[in-house]
Amino acid sequence: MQASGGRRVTVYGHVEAVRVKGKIAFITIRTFDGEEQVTIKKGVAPEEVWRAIEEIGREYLIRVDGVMVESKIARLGREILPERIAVVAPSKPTPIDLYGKVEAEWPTRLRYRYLDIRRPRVKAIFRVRSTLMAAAREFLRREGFVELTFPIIIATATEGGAELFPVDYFGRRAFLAQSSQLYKQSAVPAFGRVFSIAPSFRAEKSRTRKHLTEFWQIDVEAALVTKRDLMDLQFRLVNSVVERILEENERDLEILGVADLEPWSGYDVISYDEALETLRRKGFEIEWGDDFGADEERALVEEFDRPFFIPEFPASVTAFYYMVDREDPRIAHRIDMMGPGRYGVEWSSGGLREHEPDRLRARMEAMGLNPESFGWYLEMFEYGFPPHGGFGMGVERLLQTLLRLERIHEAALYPRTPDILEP
Ligand code: AMO
Repeated sequence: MQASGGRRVTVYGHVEAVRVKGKIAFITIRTFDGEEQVTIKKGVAPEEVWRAIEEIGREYLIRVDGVMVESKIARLGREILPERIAVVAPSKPTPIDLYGKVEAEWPTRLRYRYLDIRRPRVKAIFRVRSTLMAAAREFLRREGFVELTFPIIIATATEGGAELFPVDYFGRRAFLAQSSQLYKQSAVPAFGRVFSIAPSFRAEKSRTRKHLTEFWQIDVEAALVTKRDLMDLQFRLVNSVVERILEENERDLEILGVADLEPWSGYDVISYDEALETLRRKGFEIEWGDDFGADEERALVEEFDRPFFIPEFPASVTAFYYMVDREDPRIAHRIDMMGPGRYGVEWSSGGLREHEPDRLRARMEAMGLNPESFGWYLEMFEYGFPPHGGFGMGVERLLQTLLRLERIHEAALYPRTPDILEP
């Protein structure tokens, strides 16, 4: 009854399709990490197996006991000849097609996201995301960074006051962290090199291809670094993530149609002034001192085919914690790292920080912030605080470019936007 050379297996999977063709039937099942074909032949498989076929429908979870054999004609190059098929959990007809070529509309997919994430393409995205997180973590640890976790419930704004989600903290006003900025800096004198991979929350009503209200940042901070160090480190971080994805996710990249992903040969650096020139040449009316909006950013990244950095910005468009140039106070040492091409977006912001308390206080005042409200943060710089710098890299943004996703929302399992709070 068994084909020779087979291996006895027990496989669980969701039924994708059942096809009966006279004396032979095929069931395609989706397992947690792939797919299998179950081939049932009249006169070979027990009668109960034939009866089982009548019971099962799409998305039923079944258990198949049988023999796995090589097959020249099966698409997967193998098939399971079942001896027993049992229903583990039945399924209602699904409201969205999980295995067809045509995707449901995005709002419908989101409504049924718990089903949508069973789709092979969506699973591929999140298997790659899992590799990305692990690779980033391991790279940074190898580079001597200590992984820490910082508070999510915090008392002050770090990235601008208008974008905070308030939290009622036993009658006091608190907020969800916009970033780990102040805390990661605070850990630098103790550890020298630190990082955290954590969620960030921004109450921005931005409905764009690259904004979420909840996203994850790879937040890095180091003592005694130069801007070149920070650019090199980020470039190597991204490339080590890419290499790891190539090692571990070959099949996922194929499913996603991005099998040609490869590490970059290097990176480019363009000054803020050069970026302005490029944009003006492309017809944008942009003044020295402006930050780049979504349209400008898109126009800029399309000019590049490898990652690039803009290593300084007008001080007026940078947060208070960036170091202002000692010679030219119009300039701050903020560095943005940009992903290139059609799916390019800003991957990270970072730079050198102001570590001299008097200058920091003066900068806060000049920006209309009240230094008193920064209490411990301002105070800590009085105690032998090293010059330092770092960056925050958006996990979903990086994934968006690497996997060529039209919208960032696809890079979040359950995306949060101004319009989406469930599921
Ligand atoms: P910034 O606010 O630029 O800098 O954020 C850093 C990186 O986080 C990602 N990001 C986002 N991703 C999705 N949706 C959003 N709404 C969103 N906002 C930001 C981007 C961005 O480059 N503390 C600084 C970092 C630092 O200087 O170390 C900060 O938060 O990839």
